[in-house]
Amino acid sequence: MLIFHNPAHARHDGRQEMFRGRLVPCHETPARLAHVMAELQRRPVGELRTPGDADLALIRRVHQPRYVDFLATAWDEWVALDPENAAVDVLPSVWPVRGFRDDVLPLNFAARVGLFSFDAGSPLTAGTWDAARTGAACAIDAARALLAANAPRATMALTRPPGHHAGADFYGGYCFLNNAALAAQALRDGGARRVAVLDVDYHHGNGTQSLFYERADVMTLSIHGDPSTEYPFFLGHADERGAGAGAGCNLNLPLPAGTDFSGWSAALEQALAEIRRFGADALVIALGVDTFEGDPISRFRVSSADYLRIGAAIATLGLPTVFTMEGGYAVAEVGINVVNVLEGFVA
Ligand code: SP5
Ligand code: ZN
Repeated sequence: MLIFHNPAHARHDGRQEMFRGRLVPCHETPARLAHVMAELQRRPVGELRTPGDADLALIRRVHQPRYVDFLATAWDEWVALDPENAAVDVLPSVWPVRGFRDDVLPLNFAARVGLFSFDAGSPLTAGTWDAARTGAACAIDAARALLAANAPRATMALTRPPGHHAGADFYGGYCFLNNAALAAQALRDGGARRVAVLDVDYHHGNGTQSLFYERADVMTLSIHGDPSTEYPFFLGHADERGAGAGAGCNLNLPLPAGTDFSGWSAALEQALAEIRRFGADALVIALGVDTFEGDPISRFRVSSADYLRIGAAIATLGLPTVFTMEGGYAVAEVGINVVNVLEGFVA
């Protein structure tokens, strides 16, 4: 297994996120990835690499160019408004809703922040663009390594910020560029005919779903907390099956808060059967470990040992597989849980 890690990840270090009217410390911290790196020192399940330069042309095909331009310049614009802004992160305060226009790009900075975001929990910081762009490079390189001669069975983009909530032209849920979607598109561009993206993060992968919703060449599947009660609330229901050419190519498996491993693994078996039926020739796993019983912001009851079984079950598909790193906020256990999935997969 080849693991592309992001040397710029710690440059994205948000100070605060909005929660119930207050600013509270961010859950999505650099320490998360440091714990995974430390666990990989103890249990070297793969070989570590750093990525090359990000393929901006590919990023601008998956995401809207005007959105990518915004991300690349947002911090400088923010500080140009007032030098004292450098001590504070960017959070949105105004959003367009139904009936407002999204085709006219506002000149006002706050209006553009709102246009391109969907929550106030995802601070944009001085290093966000560097970290997100280098993370995207990890995902793209991980996908391309899988298609090379003598390719390993699996690769990973070990990165933060995560990606699965980010859509064509929006960020949110701690995500800015959709690493799993970039990996899937790179696999398609490199010759894979049908790609499945299976999202096992606690939260619905709304960004990935929306990017491929009308496509028949990429199947998207997500196992997650029921959006009736769980973030991101406005997408992820079971009746979202894809549209147009992509009809039937999206599968959501929402589960109630409190679901334990027996309930969760039954959904996993259903997802794996669907991937076999689809006839995928490559797989992307959006790997969040916020399904863990000790996660501070989520409500499933998966144990550390269960992650070994999850990795082993995914491996039964026998597909070339790219893992991308998504959520998981029980900081001390994130390393054990992620490496357990990888160890279960390669065993
Ligand atoms: C990638 C990913 O897992 N994103 C999740 C984003 C969830 N954002 C909303 C979390 C709100 C929880 N706040 C709880 C604060 C408790 N002190
Ligand atoms: Zn999550």
